[in-house]
Amino acid sequence: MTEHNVYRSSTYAPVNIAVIKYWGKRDPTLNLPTNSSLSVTLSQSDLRTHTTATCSASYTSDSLLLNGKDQDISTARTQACLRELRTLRRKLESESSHPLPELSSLPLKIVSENNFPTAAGLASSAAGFAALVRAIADLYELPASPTELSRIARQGSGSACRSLFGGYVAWNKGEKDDGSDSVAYEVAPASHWPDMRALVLVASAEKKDVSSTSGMQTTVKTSSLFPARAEQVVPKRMKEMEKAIREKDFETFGRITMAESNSFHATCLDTSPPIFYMNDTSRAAIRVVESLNQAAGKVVAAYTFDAGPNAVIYYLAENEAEVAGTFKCILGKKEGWEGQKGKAVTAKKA
Ligand code: 2P0
Repeated sequence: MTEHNVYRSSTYAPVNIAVIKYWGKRDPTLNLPTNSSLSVTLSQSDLRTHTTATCSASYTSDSLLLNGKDQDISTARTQACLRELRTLRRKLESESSHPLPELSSLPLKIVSENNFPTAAGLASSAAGFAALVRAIADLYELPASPTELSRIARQGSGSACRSLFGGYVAWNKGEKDDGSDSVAYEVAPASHWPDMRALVLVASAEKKDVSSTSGMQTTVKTSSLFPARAEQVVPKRMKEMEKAIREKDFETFGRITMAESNSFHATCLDTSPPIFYMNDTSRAAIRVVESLNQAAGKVVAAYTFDAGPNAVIYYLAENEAEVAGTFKCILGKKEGWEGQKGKAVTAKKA
């Protein structure tokens, strides 16, 4: 029997939580968005995907295992990522001055583990595709920048392009039809605003009813609020949010974060048939944040909800006792929250 080499590389990719939301595609095949978006990458030690990519002539076909379960690797999105990465590796093999192993022609085995609920509105596809793309890029020893990898990861899942960077990350919607300028860039590293904290409240770890991919396309087709959001509201907020982050202005950061979450969920409700991602528990969290801010006379906490009922609350370290303390106290007594109750994550490390 012939002994075949097994080539291997492992990486982590963190979850990112948008404060300016991506919702709507102008090109569903390339995942080109109707508006730019901006997120905070959570600490890798908290919510993240770990992925190992191996390739070997001893494998019979490409395969993908997520949390121990076989996944369909034939989807157009996964295939787009694999095709792009193999093309870059092939180029490296053909242009190298010394012979390189022909990894581009070997079957791949990808093994991923999430340490948080998959598809429950906790950006699992973002961390998942970012980790998949980086693990294979590392395996192939590609000299690709995070920006270049973000262009590839975007084709797996739009929000994944933002998980290739730490800290505060924007995804420029781009103008070109081929998507070459629809990439992520760093607005500021996590170290720029080390006091930022995020508290993740898991209201439900169940898989969501309406996937982001189908939900956002129904919104684009049917919501009368959507055009104004994409063309006027978000472009203005992108500028204000970048400035707030540069100036470490939590009041503005928090105000826009909450307004954005509400605007996104309003367009979901304005979709036909309507999409409900938040539940009574989510709305209770909003009321707690509103009372905290009212009592403080300023914005000390800011909520945001993605395509699911789970809340992410941003606050500054100086308000830890007030914000995280209040939630921990309430969560200890209230029904409705489960999973990683009140797990505090910091946005300190990328
Ligand atoms: C975001 N979300 O900006 C927004 C906010 C959900 C609400 O990005 O179809 O899973 O794979 O490109 O990236 C969820 O959308 O959608 C998302 P696809 P994705 O984080």
